Amino acid sequence: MTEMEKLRIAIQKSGRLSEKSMELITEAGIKLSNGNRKLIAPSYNFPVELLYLRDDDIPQSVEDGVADIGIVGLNEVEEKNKNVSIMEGLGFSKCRLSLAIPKSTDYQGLEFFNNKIIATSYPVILGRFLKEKNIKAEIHEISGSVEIAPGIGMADAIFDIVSSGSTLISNGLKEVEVVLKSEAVIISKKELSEDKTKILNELLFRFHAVQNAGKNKYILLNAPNDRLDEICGVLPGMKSPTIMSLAEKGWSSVHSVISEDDFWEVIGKLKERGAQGILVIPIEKMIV
Ligand code: PRT
Ligand code: ZN
Repeated sequence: MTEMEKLRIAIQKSGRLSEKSMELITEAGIKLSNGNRKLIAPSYNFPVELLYLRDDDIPQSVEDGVADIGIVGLNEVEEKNKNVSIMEGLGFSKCRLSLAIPKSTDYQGLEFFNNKIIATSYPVILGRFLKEKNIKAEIHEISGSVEIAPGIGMADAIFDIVSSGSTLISNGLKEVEVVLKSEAVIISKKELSEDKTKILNELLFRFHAVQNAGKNKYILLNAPNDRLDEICGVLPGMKSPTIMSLAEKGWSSVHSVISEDDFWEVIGKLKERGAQGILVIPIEKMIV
């Protein structure tokens, strides 16, 4: 018998993306065998393993198939320009890539940048943008502290990540053009095996459920009467589940409240015990 393949997920080892990436994975019910950040951490309850990398290396690793999917900033994906599919945005680590100039400099429009020197760590995205807009500027690639370049006479402008804008302000700069809006995205290898596609679909299904979830959910399901006790046994509820007879003989409708923390576990147990037509509904107010 062949063991099911594992989907390998590359996430940032440590930095601005790592905490939220881990949170998403944990909330999707994925438990890791060794929490202590080895290079690769397999899960013992879902067919995935995590590969911890620097964010710069994630697009390449997914193109090569070293990882099957990755969670990384769109800015990094666009800059590295690898042959990967962008699946969807995850709504965290939002920022933008912008052009900024000294705050006292007059700015009338993009022509300003003709014959200017722009410092950046994102030469690919900037080069593409300038070409598209037909602006001829000189790009100076530097790897860190881009924001100090104008102040020390190294450049006339910068092209860098902006979030709150306070880094620009404290360096006497102003944002004049937003070139790319970024957030953490899921990227995937172009060709995934059938098994891995299935796992990815289940994973995406869970991520969506996480993103939509509140702390507690209202749950309704249909249960065969002869398994009602077993089914009610896995539903904690606020007091106890509500049970109503269905028109169809031998079946009941069960209503209860379950918490986010054991959501996946409970759903699995309910399915195992013959529950059908499971509906999960958000709760707007809960008065206890
Ligand atoms: O070590 P590794 O290579 O893995 O990490 P890294 O240092 O290259 O990246 P990291 O962890 O700093 O950022 C990872 C990703 O987070 C980026 O690629 C972006 O997609 C996203 N992100 C979101 C940000 C910011 N917000 C952000 N504010 N990345 C960087 N910044 C920096 C920016 O470079 C600038 O210096 O913060 C400063 C601007 O912030 P404000 O709030 O002052 O405007
Ligand atoms: Zn990096």
